[in-house]
Amino acid sequence: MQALYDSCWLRYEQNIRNDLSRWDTIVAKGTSPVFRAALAELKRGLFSMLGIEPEVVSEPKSTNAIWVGTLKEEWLKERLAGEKMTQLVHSEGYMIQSDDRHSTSCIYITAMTDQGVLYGVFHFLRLLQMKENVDDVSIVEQPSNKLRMINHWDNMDGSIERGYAGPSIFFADGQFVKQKQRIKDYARLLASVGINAISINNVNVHKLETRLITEEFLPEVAQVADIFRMYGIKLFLSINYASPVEIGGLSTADPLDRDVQRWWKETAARIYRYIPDFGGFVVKADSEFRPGPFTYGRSHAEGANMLAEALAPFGGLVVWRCFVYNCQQDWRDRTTDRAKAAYDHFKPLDGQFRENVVLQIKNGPMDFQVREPVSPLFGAMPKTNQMMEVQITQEYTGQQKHLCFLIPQWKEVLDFDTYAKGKGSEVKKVIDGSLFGYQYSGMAGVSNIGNDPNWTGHTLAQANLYGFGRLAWNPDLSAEEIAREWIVQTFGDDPDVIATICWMLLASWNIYENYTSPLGVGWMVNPGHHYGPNVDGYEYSHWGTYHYADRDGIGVDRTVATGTGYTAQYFPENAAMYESLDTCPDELLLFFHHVPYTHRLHSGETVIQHIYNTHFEGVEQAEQLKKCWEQLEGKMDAKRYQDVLERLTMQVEHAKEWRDVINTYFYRKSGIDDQYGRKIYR
Ligand code: GCW
Repeated sequence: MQALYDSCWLRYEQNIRNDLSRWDTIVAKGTSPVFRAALAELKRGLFSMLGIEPEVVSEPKSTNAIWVGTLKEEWLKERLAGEKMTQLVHSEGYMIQSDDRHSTSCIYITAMTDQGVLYGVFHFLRLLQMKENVDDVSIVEQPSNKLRMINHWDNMDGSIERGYAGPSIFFADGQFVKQKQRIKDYARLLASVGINAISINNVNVHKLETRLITEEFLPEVAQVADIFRMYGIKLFLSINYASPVEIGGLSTADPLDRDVQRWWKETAARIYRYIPDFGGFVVKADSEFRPGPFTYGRSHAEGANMLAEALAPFGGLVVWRCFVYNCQQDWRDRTTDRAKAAYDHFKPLDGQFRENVVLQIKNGPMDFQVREPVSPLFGAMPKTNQMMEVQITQEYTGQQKHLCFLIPQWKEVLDFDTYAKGKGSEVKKVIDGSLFGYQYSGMAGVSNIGNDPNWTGHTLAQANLYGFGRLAWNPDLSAEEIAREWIVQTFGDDPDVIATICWMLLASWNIYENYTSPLGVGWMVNPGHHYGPNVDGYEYSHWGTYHYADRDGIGVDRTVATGTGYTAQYFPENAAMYESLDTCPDELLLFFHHVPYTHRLHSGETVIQHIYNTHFEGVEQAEQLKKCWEQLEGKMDAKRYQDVLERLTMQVEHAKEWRDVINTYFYRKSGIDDQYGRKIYR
């Protein structure tokens, strides 16, 4: 069946091979829904790529075959004795092994669990899509992160908070969508890159969505959970902390109140009656006007633990977000620093959370800006489960109109050394649980998909979703490897196509940074929707996001010596690096320091000249992106070619807008001419 929409990286394009004999037979005995989904995917891929419809048998009759099953099955175990089997320790890991020993030619795709088999099948199909040689393979793969989660900010009216690819695929007009095929295809996409958890509704839980945990909606929540379960993905819901009041008829939501505790226990029991493997709750509490334990004078540990206790008997988790800060700040108050908030709120609570609570921490201390330092909370709570949240949806990075491949940004964060336990304490080791032995940890990404036919608005933004999953599985993959995998599966293996798109993707984050807000200071966007330049858009607002530009200089002094003292939240090595102008990296200079426009960067340029240079260069680079793409005309279907071309054209025009607004603003503030006399509007 021809899909009505883009199948992204699961295109399974025709792929001619000489030796098809091995592929006629699949030996498989599993019967679980996950196993059947794996088998269906394997057949689908083989048929689409190789044009063969393999026979599925439970006993091998012909000699050559693909064997699929778990190591609980003796027949597979026997065949594989002596192989790398013993390396397989993770329940979601798998092994792909070719075998010519028994005068036959076989491939085994095996794992400890059916879910592992599913991941093995997807990996095998990826090898075929990439035209890799599978005659001689011996692969053992296991995920680094236990939780590999997608968060949706979807509302039941069908809108998506910060969504740039059409309406929700889950909800429309206050209901669940009736036609759920698209949800199934989404589950396939997610499983193919190893995602194993999803929350389907916005963390800002409004009135109607508060009722998702009631009998009114649970039957349909359960239907969606059934779809995801087939693909090894656990369903979570975002909950409203004030539910006991709003839908429970109680007068309080105080976590220490017995009636409140009982209400949540009953609610959990009800949910698990419908969804026996329900993942748990995602909670945004006391943040941006959402209710939370502070209302009752309780700590976030007390608040989270009460929910955790309700979920514990069923194996559920509380994913508790750390995006807690004062959003009613007075811009005249220079003592409050929003960047300090998460650490200040949560660090003192280390060790007080139940074991089935995971703190979900945004990658940076502010809010998904194009450039931010790493949140100092990572590594600062050895006795509390932590996971990282990144934003796949491009709220501050071009809203899927601009190209911005975010994998290099996330990799920088993952590779950042916190020094929490001395050198070698990278963020990736904090969130994969290995540094402190966390029971639960991992990565969550805010989804960038919607009902647009190509899922992500910008076709090339599919690479961010793909890459998120791949990185959550293995943070050591390079951005380039991920880009190449995605390109070949999405656009085929023409070397020009690969080289061109690879360059475009890998250059794009830096390009976007060049023409937007400089040197880590962030924001400078239009308030509310956050698209487009507005240097002072948030400068006198209550959100705590300032740049403090005046005629002499710019930047936020976050040093201990003369500023807000934020640098002290890092471990000493990093604190010292950021504190000193001599060692603070250029790209974060204005995040940590207030400096004159004439301050010289390590690059040798002054701050003002850097601003001019990067903004002129950023536009040229955006033009370059478009030119590169134009070389690819005729090398892919016209539809995708045109769609991307339109976005790149828009990007170039909009980059000019950014360039001119930023350059003019700083020229007017500083009165300093561009050293190269280029056109700056006065
Ligand atoms: O980035 C901000 C967004 C809000 C979002 C919030 C959060 C869901 O502008 O739209 O709310 O972060 O992460 O809670």
